[in-house]
This record gives sequence, C-alpha cells and structure tokens, in this order.
Amino acid sequence: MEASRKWLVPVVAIVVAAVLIIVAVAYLLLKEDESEGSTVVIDGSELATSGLVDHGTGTFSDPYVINGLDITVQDVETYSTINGIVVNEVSAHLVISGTTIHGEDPTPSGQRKLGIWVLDSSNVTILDCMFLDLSDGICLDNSRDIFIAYNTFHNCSNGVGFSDDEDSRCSNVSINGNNINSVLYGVSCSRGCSPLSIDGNVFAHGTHAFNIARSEGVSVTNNSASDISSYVFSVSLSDDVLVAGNTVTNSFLTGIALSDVSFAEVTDNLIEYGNGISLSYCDHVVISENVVGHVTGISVRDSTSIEVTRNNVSESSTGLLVADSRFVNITYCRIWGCYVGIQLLASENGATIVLVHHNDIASNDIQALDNSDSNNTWDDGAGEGNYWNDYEGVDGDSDGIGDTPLVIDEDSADRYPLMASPV
Ligand SMILES: [Ca+2]
Ligand SMILES: [Ca+2]
Repeated sequence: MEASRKWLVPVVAIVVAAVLIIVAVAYLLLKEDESEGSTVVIDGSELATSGLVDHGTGTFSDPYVINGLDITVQDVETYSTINGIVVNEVSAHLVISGTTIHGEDPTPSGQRKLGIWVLDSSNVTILDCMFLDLSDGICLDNSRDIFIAYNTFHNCSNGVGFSDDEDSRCSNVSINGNNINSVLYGVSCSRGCSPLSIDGNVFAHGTHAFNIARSEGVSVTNNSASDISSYVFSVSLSDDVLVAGNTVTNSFLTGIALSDVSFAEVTDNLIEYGNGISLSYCDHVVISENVVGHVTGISVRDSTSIEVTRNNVSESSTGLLVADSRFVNITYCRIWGCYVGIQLLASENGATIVLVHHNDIASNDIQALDNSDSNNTWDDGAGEGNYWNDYEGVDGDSDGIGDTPLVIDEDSADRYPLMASPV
C-alpha cells in the first residue's frame, strides 16, 4: 500500500502539469483570436470588468485609469495592422497614463503597427505615455473629445495620426505639451477634425511637424519646431484657423503654409530661415506681428482679402511677395536687408490690387518691384506712404512727407514718402 502511493505521486504531478499546459495554450490561442492583432483590447462594454482598470468609476471627475503598462507590439504576420492597445467604443471617461508601447525599427514591410488605436470612442485622455518605433503612436478613428498630453513620440511615421477612412470624422481633439521627435509627421490629419487644438508641443528632427486638412476651428499655438526637413506647419482646405506664438528654427523649407484656407490669423510667430509664411488660394487672412527671414519672408499667391501688418522681415531673397492676389493691404511692416524688399507680381490674367503704406523699407538691394501697371497703390490714399531709407527728396514744408514722389518704375510710385519710420 505504502509502495503504490509513492508510485502515484509523480504520475499525478505529470497529469496536473499536462492539464495546466493545455489550459495555458488554449487561453493564449483564445486571447489571440479575440484581440485580432491587438495586445490589449479595451472594449467599452467590458471596460469596468476587464481587470485593466487601476482605479476610477468612469465619470468626468473620477475617470477609469489604466496606468503603467509596458507593451511590445508583436509581429502577427496574418494581420497587416497590429495595435498595442485598441480602445473600442468607449464613452466612459478613461485615462491611459504612464504606459510605454514599443514597435520595431524598422517596422516589417506590409505591417502597420499602431501604439493606441482609438476607434468610435469619446472622453479618452492619453497622458504621459511613450511611443517608440511605431507606424502611428496614436491613431484616432471616428472619435471625439480626445485629450493627448505630455507624451513622448520617437521614431514613428505619425506621432498622432487620424484615420484615412473616408467615413472617419473626429471632433474636439487637443494635442498639448507633447515631445515629438524623429517622425515623418508629428500630427497628420487628412480627413478632418473640428475643432482641433495643437498647443505647446515640441517637434524636433522630423520631416513635417504637422499637416492638417479639411478641418474647421484649428488652433495651433505656442509650439516649437526645430530641424524639420520639409514643410513645418501645413494647413489646407480648412476654415477658421489660428496659428499663433509658434517658433521654427533650423528648418529650411516653409515654416507656415496655408493653402485653400478661409478666415485665418497668423500672428506672433518667429521663423528663422526658410520660406517663412506662405499663403496660396486663401481668403480673409490676417498675417501680423511675425518675425521671419532668410529665404522668402512672406508670400501671398492667388489669394483675396489679406492683411499683412506689423511683421518684421529681414535678410531674405524676397522679403514680401504678393502674386496674383486681390485686396491685399501691407502696413506697418519692417522689411530690411533683403535682395528684393517688396515684390508685387501679376501674371497675364492675374489682377493684383495691393495697398502698401506705413511700412519701413530699408537697405534692400532692390527696395520694390511692381509689374502690375497702376493697379497697386503705394500710399494710404489719404496722403501718407512709406518710409524708404534711400529716399533722396526733401521735406521743405516740414509736414513729414517728402515733397517729391519716390519712383519705383515708370508707372508705380510712392506719392507721399514718409521722412521718418512709422514703425
Ligand atoms: Ca509698375
Ligand atoms: Ca513735405
């Protein structure tokens, strides 16, 4: 009896071990099947009981918090898109924080690795996370009320991407205070997000800081970008756009490019080098209080109703270029040390109706060019023009206005050159 019991112990152990292995394998297979290529699935209907929530009740004041995950997005060859985390149909208030998601460098061809895919969800905050070596750090798909703050993105195609799906629309997204480096696009939104706020982010060593299209209510404020190799801030096909308080350094193409944008304000930006600010096919835009220089300072093409005021443009090939545009006012700008100061250009069928007055135009190799017959006016229509530091006339009656016009060419002149700078 004693001997047969001893003999049973290893047999029972082997059977138990075998059962455990079978259960574990079945669990893993089942889990992989459920996740459809995602490492962690956060489904709205099962969020509270998922075991992922650290604390919280899912309300605005006490959101569900998922904290401190460390995820490597695994290769699953049968799937073309693989997610670290998918947030699906979540509407309860949710915070994902302190989580690191790694991809692979380079991403294997034919695969798309997303750090967090937010799908058909709202009230999601992604805070203080790290996204490394991914296709998209975060991909937003048909979601709203999303707050993305204080995260780090490194070596991704898109830091924050938005789905390209034709039916995907996002709204009320804020991207604030993130550190985004070595990415193709810091933020990429081609299908539209209204409104969208991008504030206080640091972009470095990328191809583009962001590219936003088809959006209404875009606010781009207080960001800094350095060592960006192509267009830095680009907004197109959008309405109601504010670009303010941004800094671009050591980037050699266009700093701020607006194309097909209506009702915009570009103000108080500092752009060293490159084509500072470029507008094409825009209307109702104010460009004010910017400091730009070194290739083309500010260019306005094929646009209508544009105010260019109180900008400081220096040491550019062309300081300020206005081409084929109508109803443009250039006032109170300082344009100095450029090859061409102000150039007004009209192609064969393009009317250029520009008012230029109260500017300080100084020490440019060619102070002004105007090929548009007499469609433009180099004064305010009320007896005051611009200050030109090379004006050689005199002010005999001491009214502050030169007594002879400053001649630009045979059909263009400043009739009332100012004797002192108005800015
Ligand atoms: Ca002319
Ligand atoms: Ca006078």
